[in-house]
Amino acid sequence: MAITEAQLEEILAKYPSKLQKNRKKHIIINNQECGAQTIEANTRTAPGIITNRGCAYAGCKGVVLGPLKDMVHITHGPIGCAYYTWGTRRNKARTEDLAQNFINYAVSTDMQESDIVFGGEKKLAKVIDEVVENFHPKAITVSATCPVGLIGDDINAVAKAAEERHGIPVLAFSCEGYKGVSQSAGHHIANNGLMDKVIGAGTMEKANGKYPINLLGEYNIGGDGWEVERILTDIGYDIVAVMTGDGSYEDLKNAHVSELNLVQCHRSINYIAEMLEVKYGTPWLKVNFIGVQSTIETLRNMAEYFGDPALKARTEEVIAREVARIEPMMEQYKKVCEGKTAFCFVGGSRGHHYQGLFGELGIDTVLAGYEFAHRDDYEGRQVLPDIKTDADSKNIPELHVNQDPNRFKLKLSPEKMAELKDRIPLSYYAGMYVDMKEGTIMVDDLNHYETEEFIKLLKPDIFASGIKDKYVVQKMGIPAKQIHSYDYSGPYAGFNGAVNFARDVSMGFASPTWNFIVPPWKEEPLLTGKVNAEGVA
Ligand code: CFM
Repeated sequence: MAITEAQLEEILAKYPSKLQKNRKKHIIINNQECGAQTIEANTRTAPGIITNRGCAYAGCKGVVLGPLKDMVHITHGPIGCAYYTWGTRRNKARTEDLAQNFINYAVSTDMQESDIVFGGEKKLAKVIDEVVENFHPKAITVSATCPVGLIGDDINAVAKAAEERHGIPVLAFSCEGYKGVSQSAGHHIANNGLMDKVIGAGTMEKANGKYPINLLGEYNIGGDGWEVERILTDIGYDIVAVMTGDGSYEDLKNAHVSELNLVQCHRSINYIAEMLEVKYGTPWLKVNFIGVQSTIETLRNMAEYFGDPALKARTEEVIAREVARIEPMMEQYKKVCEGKTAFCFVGGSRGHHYQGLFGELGIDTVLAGYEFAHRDDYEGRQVLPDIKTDADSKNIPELHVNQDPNRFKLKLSPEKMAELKDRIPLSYYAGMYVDMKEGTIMVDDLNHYETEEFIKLLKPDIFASGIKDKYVVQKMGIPAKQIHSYDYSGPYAGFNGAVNFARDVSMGFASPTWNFIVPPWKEEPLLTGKVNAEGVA
């Protein structure tokens, strides 16, 4: 075992006893002999503890809505909220008509104290008018931040009036930061809004192309989505809509015509995937384009779903060509990486997905986890019926959809569906747990104290995480790779992405920088003082 229960107890012993018990439920040392192990997730972070989570507004506007390029996304709130979700996620987008790409703008109502006191509705209406006048977008979103909910601005009424004034959709999202325990709540709110107001609003009844698909939960960070599209179009798939990386309102409207929905990030978009199945009869397939083997497996599963021998043959052709092309490069980087260990702690899906890519390079993931995922992302969707809804999750309205009387079409017979489900992850996600080795650690909502303690104990060779802990880790002499924004690099998905990732990680290991880092406190004390009999300096 990489660490023992006793060592874990020692780390937790620094906490007050109530917190000790709480954190213990969020940490698992994988022990296959115990059978299925249960982890606690999607519950409140203890107040005062610094973790890496964001808020509901970040999950709604920043994550799901923000990448839709032909809509202007208005943040109704103080300027800091808009600033926080401006650009740093590196979700890229391009348009033929440059005037219809609003991705680089941060539009905010810039609420001031007087707006908090007297209400911000008039200001919001004015900002919508200005946006229409200056940008002429296809549609607009309005996302609420904490104070909006607290003072009771009716953003739905403002949006509705603006829709009538301007004749374009204005969608209001009540995603106040406090609506949930993390950004996960915001994903759900955004999913509901898009399903309710956008998907299906288009007039298309039949897709172009033989294999029409939607790509869900792919946000084109560092260009990931473009690499996935390159591979899929090369094989012959027709991508109707991407949700939401480099995505557009125009495409999303017609997403109902697809024959299959691919789900890359289960956490952020499983709600839409499920609702599309109920409303239009379109199954979803859990895919993973991170790592060479996962990409190959995904492509084969997709071909299996459509069951066409010509598609299967073309899939194998592309796989063989791509693997032959990248293998020599991967081999070279593998020599640098082989035998190393990693921590892989990311938001709600990458903590799982990147373990495979690390493994292909010969790097063992010894600790992994998610900031805000739910139990099903750790343990698999079979635990869904056992998840208790608490007061925080009840805060988010459920959207119930029904079969569309005209557009619902069973894509597969129930027999075929059952047969395929035995072989490929159709409408199912198995979670991270099954892919983790005996003795490795799974941590939910890892905090900064635990980060340092686990590093001291396990001494990983690389720490894959984000901006909020990167610098502390680097100061401990360990290379840190941002798996959220990819630092300034990418794409990391698909075949080309695997090579980029291997190169960047190898650079981290090969750099002599780490030998020169001596934290200042190791050379001279940063604080000096004496402790007297009463313990006061
Ligand atoms: Fe999905 Fe994401 Fe992730 Fe996520 Fe995110 Fe992200 Fe992430 Mo940062 S949607 S859950 S809310 S894969 S922004 S593109 S990297 S925490 S693991």
